[in-house]
Amino acid sequence: MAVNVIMGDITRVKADAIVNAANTSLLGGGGVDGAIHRAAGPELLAACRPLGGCRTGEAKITPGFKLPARYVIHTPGPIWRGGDRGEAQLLDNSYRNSLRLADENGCETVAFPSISTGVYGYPLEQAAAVAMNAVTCGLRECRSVRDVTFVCFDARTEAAYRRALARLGPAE
Ligand code: AR6
Repeated sequence: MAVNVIMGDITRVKADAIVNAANTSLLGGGGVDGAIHRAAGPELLAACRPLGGCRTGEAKITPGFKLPARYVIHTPGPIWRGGDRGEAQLLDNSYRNSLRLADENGCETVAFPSISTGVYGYPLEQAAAVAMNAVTCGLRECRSVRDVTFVCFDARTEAAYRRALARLGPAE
């Protein structure tokens, strides 16, 4: 069981599943969502359409099409509204439900972007702490997932996730 932090582009990661920081329509957008749809090709949008959207904190799965990843797990994280609107719980749900769905589909390796810390404005340090806690707890419940990687797009994000990982201590 391992949790890793790297800097990179998640569309190039060859994990069994990559997670998409989507919106509730599941019909694409900017940021990592736009990059994933571009790299996967138009079949991804065609696969998302019949899913009928997704509630914040929940997760849905599609094939990865042209991506090196076998599956894409789509989860809308919360939009930051100051912190007292259940954002932390919703972000925790996004990570745990995505991990559970990967596990149910027999995935061994899963890659996450930094959900909600772009357009959705979730403060980075707080998001990294929620993400790391959700994934390390969620991994204990998994039967097939053994390896989770946080793929950070910039150095500031990578540093925040490394600090969050270090705070868990050597036991993790
Ligand atoms: N690989 C890894 N991380 C990336 C990539 C990439 N290729 N591209 C961007 N990021 P955001 P959100 C990072 O805004 O805040 C979309 O329009 C980015 O630098 O993509 O959850 C959706 O449709 C940041 O650290 O997602 C929704 O409407 C992180 O991914 C909305 O944005 C998340 O930034 C979701 O907003």
